[in-house]
Amino acid sequence: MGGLGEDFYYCGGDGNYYVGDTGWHSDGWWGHLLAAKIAFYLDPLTRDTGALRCIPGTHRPDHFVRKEKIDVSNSLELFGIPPAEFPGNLALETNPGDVVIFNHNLYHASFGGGDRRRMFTMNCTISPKTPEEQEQVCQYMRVHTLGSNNYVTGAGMYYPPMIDTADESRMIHLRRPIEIHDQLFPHLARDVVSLESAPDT
Ligand SMILES: O=C(O)CCC(=O)C(=O)O
Repeated sequence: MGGLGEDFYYCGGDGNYYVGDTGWHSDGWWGHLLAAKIAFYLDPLTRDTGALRCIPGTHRPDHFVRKEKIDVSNSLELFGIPPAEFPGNLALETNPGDVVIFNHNLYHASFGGGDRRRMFTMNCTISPKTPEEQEQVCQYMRVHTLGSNNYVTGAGMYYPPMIDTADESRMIHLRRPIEIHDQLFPHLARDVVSLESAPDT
């Protein structure tokens, strides 16, 4: 993960069935490279059957979409152009085994897909070096993780097998984000969740 640094934080992942079109959006706006999404789809996807689309350059503050605060998903009303035909959009066609990695700031979407598009993702952030970056990573975890979405998984955010099998090279990416997530969402902390899921004696 060159851009995020060697010591990036692992901040969660998910697996979903996506259904139909996904409108244009970015995964927040952080102003600089704070987080990346690593995505892989288990079905072959082409431009018009649900492949991830993006608008190159929209991760940058000087892109016209950012500067003019254009609501791209509203392009039909604004410019008479259907969102799927927004100029310059690029389809990242994939086959199972391919991996797509993109900056959370980038506008992305998907059009024409079926009702069982299997997508798995992992989200990673920089390891913050300044107080400002630390606050941004906390804010990212406040709004972008299991706790913030109130998802109930039964095992919290960082699953025991992920931690129990981790050597130092993996723990570098887990230790601090686990602490932050536990502070932000104490009810999902690992010891609390494992006590709750323990069988009654
Ligand atoms: O594949 C899709 O429908 C888009 C997924 C997406 O927007 C996302 O993961 O943020």
